[in-house]
Amino acid sequence: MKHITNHLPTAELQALDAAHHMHPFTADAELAKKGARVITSASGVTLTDSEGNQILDGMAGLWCVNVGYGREELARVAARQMKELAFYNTFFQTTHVPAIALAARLAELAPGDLNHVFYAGSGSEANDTNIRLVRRYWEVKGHPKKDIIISRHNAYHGSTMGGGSLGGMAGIHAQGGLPIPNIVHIGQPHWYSEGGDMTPDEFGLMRARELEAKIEELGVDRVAAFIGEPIQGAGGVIVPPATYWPEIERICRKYGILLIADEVITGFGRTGNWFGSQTLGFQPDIMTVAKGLSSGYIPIGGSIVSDEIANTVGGAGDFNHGYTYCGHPVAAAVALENLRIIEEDGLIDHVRDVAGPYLEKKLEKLAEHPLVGETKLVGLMGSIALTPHKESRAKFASEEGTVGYRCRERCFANNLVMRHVGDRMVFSPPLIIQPSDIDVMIERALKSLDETYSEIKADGLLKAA
Ligand code: PXG
Repeated sequence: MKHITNHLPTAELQALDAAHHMHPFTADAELAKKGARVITSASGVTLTDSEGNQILDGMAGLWCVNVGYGREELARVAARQMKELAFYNTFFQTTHVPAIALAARLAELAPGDLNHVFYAGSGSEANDTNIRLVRRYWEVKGHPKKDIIISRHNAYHGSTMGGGSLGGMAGIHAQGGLPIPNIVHIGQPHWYSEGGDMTPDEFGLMRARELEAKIEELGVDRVAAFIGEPIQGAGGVIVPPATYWPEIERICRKYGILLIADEVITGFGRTGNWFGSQTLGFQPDIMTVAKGLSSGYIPIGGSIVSDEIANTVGGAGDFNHGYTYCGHPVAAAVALENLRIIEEDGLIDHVRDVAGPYLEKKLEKLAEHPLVGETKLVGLMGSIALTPHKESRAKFASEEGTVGYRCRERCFANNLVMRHVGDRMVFSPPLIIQPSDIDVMIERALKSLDETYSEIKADGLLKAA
C-alpha cells in the first residue's frame, strides 16, 4: 500500500479516491469520471486544493467551521487532552472533566431551563437520541401511545434511520425503507415557492396551523413532539415568515406537546445569537446541536434538554441508550475551547453588527441581477433564489436543480464555494469573515451569476415552467 500524501499528483489521488472511497450523497460512478476536487489545506476562510487554487469557502465546510480554519488553540487543546486522557466512557457510573465542563457551559448558554446535555457524535445521532428521549418521556408519564413525532416536508435532520425519517427529503425516504413508523410530515413555511398570492405573514400562520390540524387529526394522545430547524438549512435556507414560530410555539403549549429545535446549523452564532431559536423568538424543550459546537474540528453533537424532561427520564431507571463516544473527552475539550473562542473573539456581535449587515447591503445590490428572484439572509446564513422571471417568482422549465447546478459549477470555477439546493444558491461562510472577504465573495458570485445567465440563455434554459 502506497503512503498517501498531498504530494501525489492530483490525478493519482483522484484515481485512488474513486477506487476506494464511497462518498456521501454522491453518484460515485459519475464522480469517478470527472474526479473529486482534492482539498489539501485551509486557513481563515480560504481553502487550498491540490492544484494550488485558493478558494473562498462560502459554506464554512458544511455549515460548520464557525471560527474559521487553522486555529492553533484548538489543535493545542486536542493534543493536550489526548495526552492527558484520550478516552474514557461515561456509561458505567463514571465521568470526566471535559464532559462535565462542556455540559455545564452548554447549560449556561442554552436559553430557559435547558440545563442537561446528552452527548452524541453527530447531529444525526443526536436526533436519534431525541426520538427515543421524547417517546421515553411520555412512557414514563404514563402515555406510551404518545409516540408520533411531527416534522416538515423538506426538513433535514440527518441521514441515520431516525434522522432521515425525521427529515422530509423525498430522496432519502425513497431509499432503505424510510421513514420509520410514527413520524409524520406537514408543509414547510416556504413562502417564496409555495406562498402563491398570500402575504408571507398569512402563509406563515397557515403553515403553522397545519400542525394544529395534524394534532387534531391524529389525536393529542398520540403526538409526542414537533421538530423543526429554526431556519431550514439543507432545504435551501428557508427563512420562515415572522408569524410562523410564535404560532408553532403557541400550538405546542396549547396541546402540551414537546418542541424540539434542531439547531445543528443555526446554533453557535450562525444567526447572530447563540441559538437560532433566540433569533426566531421561541423556547424549545430540546435543542439538537452539532457542527458549530466544535466548528467542525472534531465530531461531536448532542441534545440539550429541559429540567422537566431530564428529571422525568432520569428519575425512572435506566435510559437504555448511548454511544461509545458520548462526551468523548478530546471532542468535549475542543468544543469547550471553540466556545471560548466564539465568546472571546466576539464572533456573535461580529455576525450581528458587522459581517451580517455588510453582507446584507451587498445582497441588496445582487438582488437586482436578472437571474435573482430574491435574496434572504439571517446572520451569516443566506440564500439566493434563481428565476427566469423575477416578478412572478417563476420556476425554470428545466428539471429543478439544472440551473442551480450550473451556477454552482460556475462558482467553483471562480474559486467560490456556494452550494445549490434545487435552483436556490445557499451560503454560510465562517463567522470570522471580514468585509474585505465579503467583497471578494460577492464579486465572484456576481461573475458566476453573469456566466450562468449567458450559458443558460445560449442553451435555451432561460424559460419559465
Ligand atoms: N440537523 C440539521 C439541521 C442538519 O443540518 C443534521 C441534523 C445531521 O447532522 P450530521 O452531523 O449527522 O450530518 C444536519 C446536517 C447539506 C448538508 O448538503 C447538510 C447537513 C449535512 C450534510 C449535508 O446542506 N446538515
